[in-house]
Amino acid sequence: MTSCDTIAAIATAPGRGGVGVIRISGPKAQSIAQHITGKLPPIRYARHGVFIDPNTQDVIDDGLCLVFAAPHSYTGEDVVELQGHGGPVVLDRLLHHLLQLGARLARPGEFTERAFLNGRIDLTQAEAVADLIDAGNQAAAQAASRALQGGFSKRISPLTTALIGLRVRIESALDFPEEEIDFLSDPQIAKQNQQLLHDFDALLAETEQGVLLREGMRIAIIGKPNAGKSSLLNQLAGEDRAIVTDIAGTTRDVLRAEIQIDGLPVHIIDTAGLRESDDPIEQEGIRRAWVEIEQADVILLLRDDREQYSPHDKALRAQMPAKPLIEIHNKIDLTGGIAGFNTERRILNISAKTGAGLPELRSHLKQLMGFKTTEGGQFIARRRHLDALIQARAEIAAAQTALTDQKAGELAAESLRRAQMALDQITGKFTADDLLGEIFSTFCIGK
Ligand SMILES: Nc1nc2c(ncn2[C@@H]2O[C@H](COP(=O)(O)OP(=O)(O)OP(=O)(O)O)[C@@H](O)[C@H]2O)c(=O)[nH]1
Ligand SMILES: [Mg+2]
Repeated sequence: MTSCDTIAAIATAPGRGGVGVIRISGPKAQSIAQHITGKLPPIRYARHGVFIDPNTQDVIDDGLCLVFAAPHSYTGEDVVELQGHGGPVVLDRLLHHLLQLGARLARPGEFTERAFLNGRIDLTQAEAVADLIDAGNQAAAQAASRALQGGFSKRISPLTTALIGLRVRIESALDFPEEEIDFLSDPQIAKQNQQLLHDFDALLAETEQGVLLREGMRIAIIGKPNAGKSSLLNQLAGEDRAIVTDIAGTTRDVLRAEIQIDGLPVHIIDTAGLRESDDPIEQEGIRRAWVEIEQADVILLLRDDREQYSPHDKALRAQMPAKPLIEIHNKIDLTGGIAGFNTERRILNISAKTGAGLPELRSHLKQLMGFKTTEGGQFIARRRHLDALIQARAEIAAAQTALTDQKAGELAAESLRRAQMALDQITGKFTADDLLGEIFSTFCIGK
């Protein structure tokens, strides 16, 4: 697929800079650029020269011109790059002339979209381009770079191959009804399908980590009033973000702090103390706390170490949703408790005042985010990848039931076909147009 129009955009960030780059891509890229640069350099050579106003022949700027010929370019089309001085007026003037000469202003992400449509990269790589640019920390940048190099696609590809292999076997047996019975009783098939499920589980776990890296882990601090929740938020954030007083019910609204633990993004959420209250403001705060509990990836359930474990505590613990939860006893500076994990009681002792036990908390949170270095290294991922993998896995599980319990070859084949479609959505082999629009519209212009 090659586009018929030629697009142009300023590729460097807006504002002043040492160098400013304009990119042109499409069938007329070379002829349009030639009006500005006079002669073009040979393909893949850089040449220094002047950029001229094609109407008046005035020199607008001078700089480098580079030409990449289709299909060996970023977009897979003819691409010309003009590298001049990074002043907004100069770049705007150059761009204006390119548009007058017949180029169209590129939409956000359109260069990368063309790279995808022309088969230069798959969809996970295209998304990784944006994630690399947007990466807010080193770990995310590294993981985005791995996905950009095809790290994610390489993990999906053997699963697709295995899935196709299985489909071929099942579907060809369906063509010969007399063989289908034999085939369905062949334990090899169900075994292969089972193996596929295992492989999916492994990839799902890795993808979850990739999503966490991109979006950050949400950690909600909850507990009774005065337990020291806001004090803990302040300790973790390294600054006084939340108001701390000895009045029970100080925090009434949800408070957030974005922090990094060894470069990993974490959203810390401080909530109103959970108790029965007649105060409508506090009631609303408590309602919001419960919303955060539902949405959190991890819950820190905080208690004052001086207090006895009460039926109320027990009831609160029982109300917690099934997700990672760390029970923390705070204020050990007052009780003489020993900082760190008490494995016997399965609680973590800390002091939000002195910071004791905080290193253990940080390293435990890091562990929860799954930062074991995987063999091929971690890749960045998005929620839509996770959704597609979950969908594919569900279909394969359905195929397993169809094979072993229902002995229904057609049902298994249909489930596996849908599983493959879900997988193909990740790499973009099969994708709805509106999804593409959604993905590329979040890119910056010129990328
Ligand atoms: N000695 C000591 N005092 C603490 C510690 N953590 C918190 N406090 C004190 O306990 C009181 C309550 O702390 P906050 O952080 O406001 O407690 P909270 O859980 O946010 O309370 P609410 O917002 O009312 O739900 C304050 O006086 C804090 O100074 C601790 O580790 N040691
Ligand atoms: Mg508070």
